[in-house]
Amino acid sequence: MTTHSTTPFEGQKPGTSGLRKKTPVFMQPNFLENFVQSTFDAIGGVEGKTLVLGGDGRYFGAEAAQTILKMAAANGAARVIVGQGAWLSTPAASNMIRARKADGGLILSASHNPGGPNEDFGVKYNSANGGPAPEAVTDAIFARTRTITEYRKLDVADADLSRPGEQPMGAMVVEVVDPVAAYADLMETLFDFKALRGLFHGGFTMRMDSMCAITGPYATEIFENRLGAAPGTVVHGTPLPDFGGMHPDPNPTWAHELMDELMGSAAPDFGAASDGDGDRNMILGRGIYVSPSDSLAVIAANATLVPGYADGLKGVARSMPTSTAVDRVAQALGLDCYETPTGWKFFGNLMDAGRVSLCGEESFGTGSDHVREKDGLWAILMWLNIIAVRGQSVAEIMAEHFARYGRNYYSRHDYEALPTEVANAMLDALRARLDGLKGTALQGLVVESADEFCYTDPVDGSVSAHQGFRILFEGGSRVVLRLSGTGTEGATLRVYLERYVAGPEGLSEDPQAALAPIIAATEEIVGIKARTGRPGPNVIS
Ligand code: VG1
Ligand code: CO
Repeated sequence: MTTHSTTPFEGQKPGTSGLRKKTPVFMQPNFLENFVQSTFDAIGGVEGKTLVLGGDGRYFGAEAAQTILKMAAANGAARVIVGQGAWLSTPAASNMIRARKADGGLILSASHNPGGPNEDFGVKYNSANGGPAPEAVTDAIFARTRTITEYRKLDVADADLSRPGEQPMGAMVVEVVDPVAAYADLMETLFDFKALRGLFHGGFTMRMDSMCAITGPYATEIFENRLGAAPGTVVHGTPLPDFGGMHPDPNPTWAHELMDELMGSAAPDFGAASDGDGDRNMILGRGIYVSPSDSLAVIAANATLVPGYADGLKGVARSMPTSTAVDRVAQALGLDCYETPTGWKFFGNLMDAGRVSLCGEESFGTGSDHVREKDGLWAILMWLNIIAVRGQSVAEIMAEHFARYGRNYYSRHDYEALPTEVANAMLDALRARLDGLKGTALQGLVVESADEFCYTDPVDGSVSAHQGFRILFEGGSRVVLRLSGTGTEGATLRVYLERYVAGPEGLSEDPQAALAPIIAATEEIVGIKARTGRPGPNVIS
């Protein structure tokens, strides 16, 4: 019996990055099956196709992988390439799809959301280019979830995912591969591993916090085994189903152990962290935190120091809420700079069309066209390679960068798990006031323009509306507001704050202090505290 009847579930709409739900929701009978069959149906079936499969090791991932293998076999797939232990980081999965010319892949992860029996699980479909499915595909998947009546799944024993090799499942081949090797090899083609070995040999010290998530095995292989960093450089390096209770989101709030170490008296030269599925990164130097938007700008400004980018960048792109620091670098270098909605799926067309080679988001996401996902370890290697060539500390590199380009003070304030009605009413009220805001003076600032971001993809002309509210103030400061598309509880409001200071004075203020007038002006316009009853944000990054 391979055909099973089913009925639709409500709410299987993929968000910013795949479908994310509480784990018990995903574990309900038929919930995963419905979503996977809908995905297969929406992409025209998987008959004769080759797929890549893997995830970040979180709770329910191994069971979900077995279900998906049996469904792929029943749907006629020719081959599924699966990471040993059902492990693959998101960038490694993207690379595997591309390197093996697979037709697509499924990634089992809720990324930076916590994992465990009562936390979050997720599934994401990536296309043949290795990137997250574009909106047209996720819309088709969602449409299918609402009409689905049956799914196909072979009634066979589980595959053995414990060691590399091939095995049959029905008429399909299950190919288990080392999840790390191909990705580590790719990194060797982009970076100067000899110079990096020299850096570590010369006594450079680093702490890499993998947050008990998927990058542990990758980071250990690359930094400790291939580059000779001291044993113990990688901490929390074993992926655990519940991430050891950590919230694998590499920001100052959730990676506080690493923050404390880098801000302390015995700090190493360099610190970095990554998220659940390995596509995010946080960069720290001794006594200094680098905001993701600034990191993107520094990488853009220094990319040609790295062998893989020695010929120059094709162009750069950032998500709309990401600070305009990278725009200033692009202008100085004569590069095109694109502004896209939030979510890596919007960068794919630009990279495929050869318009950009570097992309970034304020949410600790940075990457290039070496794959079609953001890539945490790649960003960390970019920084290491830049440090090795320049022979300077992170603090020195940042100071020189700000002196040359000015500084875009930046912070994101998150209000998590708000009642959905409250959040929607607040933004509806803002939408209604938007047209009248121009010219308003508050907190010593004057509103230059206010709108709701609508994106037209320059490659295929597709339009994505309602991508966040922007209020621009005279002089280059701004605030952006939008609701998260990755949360699994109520609504999360994200408030993105930015203020530009050209220098040479005022380049080393505390960001929250530098942004205080914009924070106050936002409160006057939107009334977040008044409407939500919250005293302030619960995560500041
Ligand atoms: C968040 C970030 C966004 C990122 C997305 C997926 O989305 O803001 O920039 O692309 O997470 O990242 P949202 O809709 O919650 O703001 V990951 O590392 O969770 O795949
Ligand atoms: Co992630």
